[in-house]
Amino acid sequence: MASEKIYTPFPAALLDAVRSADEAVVIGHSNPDGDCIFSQLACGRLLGHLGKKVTLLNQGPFQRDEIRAYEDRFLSEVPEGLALRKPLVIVVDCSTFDRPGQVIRPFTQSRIIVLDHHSAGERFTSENLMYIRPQSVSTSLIVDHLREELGVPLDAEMADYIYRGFATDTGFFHFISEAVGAETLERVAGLVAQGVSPYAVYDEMHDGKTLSYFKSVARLIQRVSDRCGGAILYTWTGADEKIEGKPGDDIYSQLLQVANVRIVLFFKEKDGQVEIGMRSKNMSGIDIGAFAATFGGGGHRYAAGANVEGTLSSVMDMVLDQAEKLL
Ligand SMILES: [Mn+2]
Repeated sequence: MASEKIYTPFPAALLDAVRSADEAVVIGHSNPDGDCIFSQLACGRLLGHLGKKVTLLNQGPFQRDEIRAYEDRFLSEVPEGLALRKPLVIVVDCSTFDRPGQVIRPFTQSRIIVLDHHSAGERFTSENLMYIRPQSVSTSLIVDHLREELGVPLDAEMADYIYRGFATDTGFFHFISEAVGAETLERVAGLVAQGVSPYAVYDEMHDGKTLSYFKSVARLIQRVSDRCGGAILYTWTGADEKIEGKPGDDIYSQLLQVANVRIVLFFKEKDGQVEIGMRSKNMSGIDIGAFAATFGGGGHRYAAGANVEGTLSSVMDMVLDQAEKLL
């Protein structure tokens, strides 16, 4: 399918801001995922190649298996005196100013660049320092595009980070539409040419889970309920329930394979709030990111989330009633 180019040129002001900075800070969102952390690492390495002094900031927590080994490369608090030097700030994979948490707050005097691919959010820096491409399957591929436009050669380490960000946000090639596929995979081919091994990365990122983790996933699948004849499937965890690891991705990938399902919802009660993970089937035509935004959340067309105040049962009733209206 013919489509517009995804990786159009950056605003000249954005490239100038990067070139002219001596010192830079790269910030990602709290409770980071693979794309966030690997975009930060790739961006940090890119800036290092350009001779900049770089600090990577992420307040964590580093809960996901695929990112835990990289935690010591990041600071969770802003070091004394850093913000006073007014470094260039590059915010990756964040659709709102508050996504990074407290680590962004001291930088009110800095120029802020935003590299992101979320479809809904707020525009929290000036237009010419912003590069937001919802058609980009990962933020890490936007970092690769920035690398290219700044004339920095790809090295094996950067290629590895960019690939990992791409792989996690596409569920390992799972969520790539024909509309963006050709340009996306051409870029990925460049990463593999640098020595990235797709199957080795896949195994490394998936192996090593415990049997008790899968037993807890099974428990959550056991309690799945449905609405609208199975078009909506949902499960939940209570506030006092001990859940091993982050079962969301495994639950979504299983439940999205059920015949006729269009929406999967995962409700997690915590601290008087309910966190809701939301997925819609690629072919469903349902923009779950826009749905999440109606509850103050955000995300992508097929993967999103929101936090809603209230008890588990009241939030579930309310959100499920609204979700039925999407069908
Ligand atoms: Mn992302």
